[in-house]
Amino acid sequence: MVLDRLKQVASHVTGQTAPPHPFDPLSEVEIEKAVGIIRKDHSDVFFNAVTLWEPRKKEMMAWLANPEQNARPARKADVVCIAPGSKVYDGVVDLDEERIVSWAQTEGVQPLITMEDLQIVESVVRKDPKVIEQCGIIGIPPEDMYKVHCDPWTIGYDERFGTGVRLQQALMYYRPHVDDNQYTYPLDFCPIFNADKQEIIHIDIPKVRRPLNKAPPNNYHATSIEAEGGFRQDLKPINITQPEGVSFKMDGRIIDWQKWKFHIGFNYKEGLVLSNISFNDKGNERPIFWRISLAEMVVPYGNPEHPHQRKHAFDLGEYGGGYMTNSLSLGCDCKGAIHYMDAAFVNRAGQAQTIKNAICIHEEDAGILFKHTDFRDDACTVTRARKLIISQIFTAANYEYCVYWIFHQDGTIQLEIKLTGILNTYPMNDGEDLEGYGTEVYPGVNAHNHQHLFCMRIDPNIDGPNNTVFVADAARGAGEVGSKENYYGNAFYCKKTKLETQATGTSDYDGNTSRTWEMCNTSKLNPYSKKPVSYKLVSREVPPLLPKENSLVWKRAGFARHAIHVTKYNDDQIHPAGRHVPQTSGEPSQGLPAWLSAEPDASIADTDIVLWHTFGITHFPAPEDFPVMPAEPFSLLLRPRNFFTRNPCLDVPPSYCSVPSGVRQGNSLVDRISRLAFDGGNEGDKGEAKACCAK
Ligand code: ABN
Ligand code: CU
Repeated sequence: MVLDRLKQVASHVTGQTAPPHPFDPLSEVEIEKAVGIIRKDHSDVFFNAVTLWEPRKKEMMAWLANPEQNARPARKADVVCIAPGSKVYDGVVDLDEERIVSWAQTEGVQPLITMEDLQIVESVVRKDPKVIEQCGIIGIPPEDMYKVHCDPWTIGYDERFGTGVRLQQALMYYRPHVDDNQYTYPLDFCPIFNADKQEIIHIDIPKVRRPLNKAPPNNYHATSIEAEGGFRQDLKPINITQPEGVSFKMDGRIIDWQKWKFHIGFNYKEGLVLSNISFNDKGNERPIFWRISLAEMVVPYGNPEHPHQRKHAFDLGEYGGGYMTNSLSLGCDCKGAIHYMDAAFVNRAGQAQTIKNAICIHEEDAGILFKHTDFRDDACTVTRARKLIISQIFTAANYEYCVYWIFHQDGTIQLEIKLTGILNTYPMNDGEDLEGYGTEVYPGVNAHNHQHLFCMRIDPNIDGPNNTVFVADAARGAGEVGSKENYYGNAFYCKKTKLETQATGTSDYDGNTSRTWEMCNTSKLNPYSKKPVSYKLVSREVPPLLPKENSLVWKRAGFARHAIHVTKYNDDQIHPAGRHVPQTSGEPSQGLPAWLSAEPDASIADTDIVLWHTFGITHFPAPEDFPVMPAEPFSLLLRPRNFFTRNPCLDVPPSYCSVPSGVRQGNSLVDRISRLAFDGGNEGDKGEAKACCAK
């Protein structure tokens, strides 16, 4: 570390830039360097992805443990290219040695669809004579074709067309006026686009036709709300001020906040990646997670009519949570003192492009951290919490996904996701029976039932890499009422079941037993509880995958078959639905099911493991979700259990503290900015907290 720092200082003096941290995403310069190296040998390719080839864990751990003795992991680029004839190449480029390390054609796969790929489809759709004909049938004259739009999705998988040709399905809409929300005017047919030939090869037309919706526009933009009576007038400003700046420090992309330390990475598929997460426990930097990320997601729709079975977006694996990320704006997406980070990606032509303000880092007040009043003498301690939030928002066509990685002072990590944006819609006829598979959210607009299922990849490092997962269930004590062991029948305890092998290392959610999952280091016991140090996954929004066993979604999204899968660590296992997701048939299933069946008996106990957690919501749409959905939050926690010897945040300065003796307690920390909401003439109406011994 010291040597590295010295090198960095020296490089400042010599004008050379400091070497990036091995976990840092590739810079624009590095991306274009990788492109240049590829181009020397392969001049005819287009670029689908050029991203950090992450250092192998063993090498990285060795370097972190002793950076002076051990080699710094080389900078490498993980490259996906498309050559003429839709040939896909996967390669690795060593940026230090300036050479291609590996380069091979991968047969039978389609890499993800980029925003550039998507942009082309709409103009082709509008010009296609068969699309124009279909528009005419449902009431759109040819001269209005400029008002026709489409959301081009990957085809998912369609057995009629297979995987060989790169295909997209165009979900069709109409905008009466350029500012109207097109999701009020969905069209009933679905053209299929061949990306190689840039032409429409087929149109799926339903048996029952549904003409263009005649309802008036349903918009959410400011002019339309003004026209409908205007905005609420009773909102006073709320300002968040941090007069002395933020309480976190950044060293490159390593953040240090309230005893937490970790690296903030970002890639085109997963978006945010947090690595080497540790907590300083009384001077001892204790490792907790090696790497956490959202690794995949799937949004299956529940309407049985053809071709809606194809509507099941893998928004990360098929489009890229990083590629779709928003450029965030101050005071809108996040309020307060914000530190932003940009994200650099490659474009099709091989140029580096940057999304400004892709990552937001900020602190928020987080309510009460802890409080107690002794009722007999009013002695009181109250300590306020604050949280550190690392966030990104990505737009997946109609939907917005807001991802918040939240760090708390008590050692908890929370992942919160907010869903907003617009429902995916389909037209309906007057009085049509939707058979329970959708909801009429506005006249003529059917929003199909669907699920949002996310797969979080958790690589635990709980006081070291060798960890074990236990399923923890609240269970009644044995013995009936009147029995010797449970005479009063009131006994209950936490039943722990160890997950032993990859094949048996799955678990589903059970709300009846308040099920949680504990990642433990069984070789280290808490001195008081004598239980292994652990982090517990507390996640309560865990619906089962509703598409049935052997359905297309079940086959393609193997990760969603269980809430929990545990695998033994493998550097190459990052994407639980496979590396290239578009147009996979699920026969055989890629990703998790393949890894498990390759080594069913591999031990996952007391070894380096990865826990994969699928969670999310089942969404039955309602009119309140339209024309734009109020953000729906849900979250999960990673909580220390038997990890510390006492409440780890007692040293957070209290806002207020009094003791029965009246002895002065520290310095006054009472917030002098807060005010009473209304002048009631009461004592304290100057906004100061009640008199306390600290003053
Ligand atoms: N939700 C599917 C999707 C994402 C991005 C672009 C098109 C479609
Ligand atoms: Cu939804």
